[in-house]
Amino acid sequence: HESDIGRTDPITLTQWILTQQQIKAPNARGNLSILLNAICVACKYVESAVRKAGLAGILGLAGSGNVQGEDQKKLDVLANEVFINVLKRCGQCSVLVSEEIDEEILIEGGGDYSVVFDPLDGSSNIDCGVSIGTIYGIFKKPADEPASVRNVLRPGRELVAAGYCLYGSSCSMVISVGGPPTHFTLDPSLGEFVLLSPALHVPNSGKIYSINEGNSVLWDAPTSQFVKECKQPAKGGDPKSLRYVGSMVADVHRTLLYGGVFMYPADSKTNTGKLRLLYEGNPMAFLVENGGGRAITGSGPVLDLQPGKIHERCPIFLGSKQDVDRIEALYNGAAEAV
Ligand code: P6P
Repeated sequence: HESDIGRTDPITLTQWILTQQQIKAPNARGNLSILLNAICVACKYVESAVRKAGLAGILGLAGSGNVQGEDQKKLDVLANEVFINVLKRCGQCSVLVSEEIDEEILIEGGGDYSVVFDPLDGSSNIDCGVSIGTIYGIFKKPADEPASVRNVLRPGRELVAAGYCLYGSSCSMVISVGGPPTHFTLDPSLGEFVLLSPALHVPNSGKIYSINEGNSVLWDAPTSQFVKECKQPAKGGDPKSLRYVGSMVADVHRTLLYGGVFMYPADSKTNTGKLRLLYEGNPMAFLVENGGGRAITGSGPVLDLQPGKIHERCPIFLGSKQDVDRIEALYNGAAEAV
């Protein structure tokens, strides 16, 4: 409905959440809607802080370290506290897991949902203005189960919703409640996320590969072979382009929209890869698979992994089905290296 005054059919994230509830669960009490709106508020608040970071003097290190042993940036600390406070106050959560906190947070008398999140992923990029993001996943606690870490140590296949917020050249929210990911962009003049694409579909193949080539000496044979084929296609086609931001939300968002493949493989240094299963691998795999793409570890789908610990890592190859199928074939040894 484009017209000379621009779009005339705005749909906000808040409206979309309520509409989805009406469509998918007309008799629901609306608790998931309340939770999703809380996450929306937290993301808008973090976006505002990120946008002002330079002016507000909250760049730089917070002088504290986190469970990952990484230097915490002030925005990291702020984002983590915002999400914890907003999620506690919305009254819908019983378990929270944050990348920034060693143990799970159990909320007495909490609601039916558990949220796993990375409040500000890619934080090493904050001071140089490169895109960063928030990643989250939501499980529904089985009615007969008490609130415990078991509510989140479940395969990603059991997520009821997942999404990310990209604090980049524009602020994008991409979310799935089980169907194809929906893409919203923040309109700062409205202070609302406005719907851009109702159903993202990952292109079946892509012209981009995304991996940290600095680790190439550590890669195993299947990863090395796949990257070689990206540069020198067997059938003499055009080589793929390398795009690597080093911020997972930015690299995955580009992959969702343009296609191609994002990879953080296991290697001889870290045999589980670097990325975290609960709040990086699973939410992104949920989004990509619901968008018609694939997400594997090299030995099976990411979403089928049974987590043992809340901060465990997993190798991940995600994106266009055709590209990920090729990687899987190389790992299965079914495909001869050409
Ligand atoms: P490397 C950022 O620190 C992060 O957790 C992800 O956002 C990103 O994909 C990855 O690490 C980058 O890791 O080793 O390539 O710098």
